[in-house]
Amino acid sequence: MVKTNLNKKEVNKMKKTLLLIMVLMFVSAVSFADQVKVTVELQGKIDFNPNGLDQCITFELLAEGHDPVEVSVNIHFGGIFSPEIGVGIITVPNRNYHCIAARNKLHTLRQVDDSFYWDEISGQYVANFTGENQLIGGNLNDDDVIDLKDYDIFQALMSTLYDSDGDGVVDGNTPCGVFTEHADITGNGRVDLADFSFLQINFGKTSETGCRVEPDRVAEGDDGHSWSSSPCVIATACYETPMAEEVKTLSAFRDEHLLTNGAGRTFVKFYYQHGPKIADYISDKEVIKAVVRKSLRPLVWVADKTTQ
Ligand SMILES: [Ca+2]
Ligand SMILES: [Ca+2]
Ligand SMILES: [Ca+2]
Repeated sequence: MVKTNLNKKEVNKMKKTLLLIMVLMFVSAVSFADQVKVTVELQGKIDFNPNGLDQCITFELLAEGHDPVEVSVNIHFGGIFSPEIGVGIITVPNRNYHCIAARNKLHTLRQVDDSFYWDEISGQYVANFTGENQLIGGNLNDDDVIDLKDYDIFQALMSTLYDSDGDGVVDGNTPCGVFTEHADITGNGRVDLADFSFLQINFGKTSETGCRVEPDRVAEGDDGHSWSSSPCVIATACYETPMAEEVKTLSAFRDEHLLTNGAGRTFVKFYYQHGPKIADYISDKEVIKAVVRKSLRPLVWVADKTTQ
């Protein structure tokens, strides 16, 4: 009898402990972390692979009063009907986010989804990078433009066969942790003219630059972010006009006047060949972006005068 009572006590104790653990897990899940359901479309993933394709996608989220949160996760792309679309769940600190950006550091430009939302029913944020918000392929060096630097990388890697897991079978997987340049944009493991076509089609296209902390705002803060050490002169010069407006103006100009004719396309090529050269000498990524923005200003001025 005594033994049985002890066992009952032990069982009750274990039950209470388990309950406590579950309550703690529930509380921490609800209070300290959020989940974001992300749906990502890779532009024109034309090579269907029966095993699908794994790629590391990097997300940045912004909440008022906080530094951006950056999370990289492996997303699986596959399926017979939509091999270009992948779905994943990312876990982020519990905050009131107002925008999210996504990119594949090895292959695409950066896109912003500022209409993403908190879904009461599923209890998670929902972000959508499909359709017009798909990730544009051809950016091989994780900067903000598809230009001759990407051509150079492509040329150097032309005819390369990749085998990410060393099993002897060529594959286009680029899981998180792969940092070497990788020019297989179509995801079949081979660098060929199909990959080159992305650079051709998207030449001159730029990243969406929203959902980043404004440099001036961070410079005023005390969180030691790299921008706080940047000369305010540069930041002021670069952000005299809100970048979002510049991007809108440039996009309008590009669509209306440049990409509609051969001379315009030649101009775009020339501009991107000579504009950002100075950025080569500066290693800090944020500074490079600032310089590129600055070098875009003459074009912005012309664009502003000629678009509606
Ligand atoms: Ca690039
Ligand atoms: Ca393989
Ligand atoms: Ca390929």
